[in-house]
Amino acid sequence: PRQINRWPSYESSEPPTDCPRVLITGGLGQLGVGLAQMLRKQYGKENVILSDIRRPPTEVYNMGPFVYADVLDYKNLRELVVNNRITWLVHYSALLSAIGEANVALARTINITGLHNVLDLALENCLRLFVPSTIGAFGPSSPRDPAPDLCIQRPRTIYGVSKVHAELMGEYLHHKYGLDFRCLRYPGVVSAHTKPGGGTTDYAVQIFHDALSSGHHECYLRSNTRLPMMHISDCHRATIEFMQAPESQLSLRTYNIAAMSFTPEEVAEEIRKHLPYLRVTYNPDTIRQTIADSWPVRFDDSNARQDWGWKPAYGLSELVTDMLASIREKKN
Ligand code: AKB
Repeated sequence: PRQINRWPSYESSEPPTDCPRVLITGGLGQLGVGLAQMLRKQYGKENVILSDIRRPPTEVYNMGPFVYADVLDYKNLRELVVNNRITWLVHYSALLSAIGEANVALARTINITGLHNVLDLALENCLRLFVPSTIGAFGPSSPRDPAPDLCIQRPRTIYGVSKVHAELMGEYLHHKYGLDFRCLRYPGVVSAHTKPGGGTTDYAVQIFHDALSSGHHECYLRSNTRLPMMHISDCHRATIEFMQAPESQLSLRTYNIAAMSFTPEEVAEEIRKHLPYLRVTYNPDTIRQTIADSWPVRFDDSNARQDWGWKPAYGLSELVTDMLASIREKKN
């Protein structure tokens, strides 16, 4: 680490106050804008800064503060944290599972070197740091139904390896230096207004768009491939509730969170209750099918439920109803 500061010994700073000042990296991916909006409702527009290396659409600029931040540029990150009095950092920059396999060197740089910068920055500035992990942090030798919080993790993707590395580094720095590291293992996240981009679970978003546009979805996974999934608003709420949980309630620093598990055929059947003409054909893609077959089919999230009260609001039927309504509303 570059420099380590620990509460309460770092005298020149004040301890974090009730109202956090939040910086979100990788803010233009599937999750950043929605999380920023939910946080801004609670903490005020100016207290949540979204960042990325790309230029956002005008509507994102109009929602609240947006800045350029490259997770590979430590000085740039430090300047942002210091100048904006940041107290919470949400680190969303990462290459997902399928795109990571096609760009291993880039995935290693962003997911591992970028993470090291963020860990150092969090230690140096006494930040509360959230890093998402994933069902992808498990592998073929992990228990799959359900996967508990603590078990064998031998993922076979660079994405999975980088996420196990993040879990272990964060926990190590928590135990050694008191870093307030918090990590949730997300299932596949299903969202109407933002695209996932490069994951193995992306079909679960695309199928809704195809159902409403052409009525035909060609699925790159087999019809019976079961994976854990979650509605995006549950994912945001879990993240915020976990970030707000007092440290004394956390028996772990990395928790599974679950909501539902389904197969392509099951989600298609549920969509057909609204759109009976939906046709799905299956054309499994070797890379993504192999990845999906190595992941848990269900998550055991009992520790999250017990320690900080996690409870999902959306099951499969609520998710399908909401997705179809939200996509239709956006089109009109
Ligand atoms: C992916 O499919 O790579 C992600 C994930 C489950 O982490 N959506």
